[in-house]
Amino acid sequence: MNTSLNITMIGVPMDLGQQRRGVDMGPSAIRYAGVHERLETIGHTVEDLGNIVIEPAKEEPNTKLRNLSAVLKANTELANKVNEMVKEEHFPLVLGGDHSIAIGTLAGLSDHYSNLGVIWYDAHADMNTSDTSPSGNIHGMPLAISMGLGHDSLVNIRNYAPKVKPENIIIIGARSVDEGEKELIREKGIKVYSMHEIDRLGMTYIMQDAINYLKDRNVDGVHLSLDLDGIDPIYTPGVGTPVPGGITYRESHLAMEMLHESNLITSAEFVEVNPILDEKNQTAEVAVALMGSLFGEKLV
Ligand code: 4U7
Ligand code: MN
Ligand code: MN
Ligand code: MN
Repeated sequence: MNTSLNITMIGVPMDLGQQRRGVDMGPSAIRYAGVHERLETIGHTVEDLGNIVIEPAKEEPNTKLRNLSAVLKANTELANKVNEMVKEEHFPLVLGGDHSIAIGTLAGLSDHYSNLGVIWYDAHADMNTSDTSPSGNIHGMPLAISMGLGHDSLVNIRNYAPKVKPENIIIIGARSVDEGEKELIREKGIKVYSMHEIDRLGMTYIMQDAINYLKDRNVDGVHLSLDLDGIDPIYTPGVGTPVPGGITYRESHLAMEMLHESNLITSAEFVEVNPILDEKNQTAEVAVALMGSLFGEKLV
């Protein structure tokens, strides 16, 4: 990452990709935790575009995908905004909102880059298709959709598909993966560092391996999609689908510090912050602290 970036933030107050209300307040919680000042203090230029407008949910009689039309509309708008940012060589920083918003972020990024890499920091694989999804919740589908698998309307945002190549995706922190997702991971040969590998090999090794893997793939940009449920819920309780046995606070900082040093990351999103389920905005504060490390804050 360059020493000084033009960071453009956008909030996506989306809670329609899942069933627990409150994650729409994630962008406000992250702003309240001081993101703007934190990044400016490092020396970056920060511009906040405010929030995308989410239209109210309506009946969706023809699909299993919950709130499909509102999710599609918001993601289309987000994709266009993110695409404008990268065209201007600004660093897009997307604040969520549930993880369905990664569909739009990736759609906006990937027609700018020709070989985009993706780091998916998450307890889940988010690789369900309309057929395999046990819940119908779109926040469990964004990686499949970005690979071109799932509902046509979502797959084809900005009229091209797929957005990412399976071999350019790295998942870090997985510990709750559905059967259909496991099959897809095997079939596509997706690189996954589950909690087992993190325990066994340590975060330093994992991040170095991940960085080398993406460099070998000759990526021309790397998007970090960080779901706060990747971290252990003792540190980030304010998430809709907490899973015990997660990545620690320090391991997460180390991961962000190593990504900063690698100079690879060209966009990021921090998602699934739900202040209603949180304790004193702790989860948003962790998100902002991790952004500090990702964007080059020094400990000493
Ligand atoms: B998140 C789930 F079934 N896999 O598809 C699903 F367990 O963005 C959970 O990572 C998805 O928080 C979690 O509904 C989505 C479920
Ligand atoms: Mn500018
Ligand atoms: Mn998750
Ligand atoms: Mn997720």
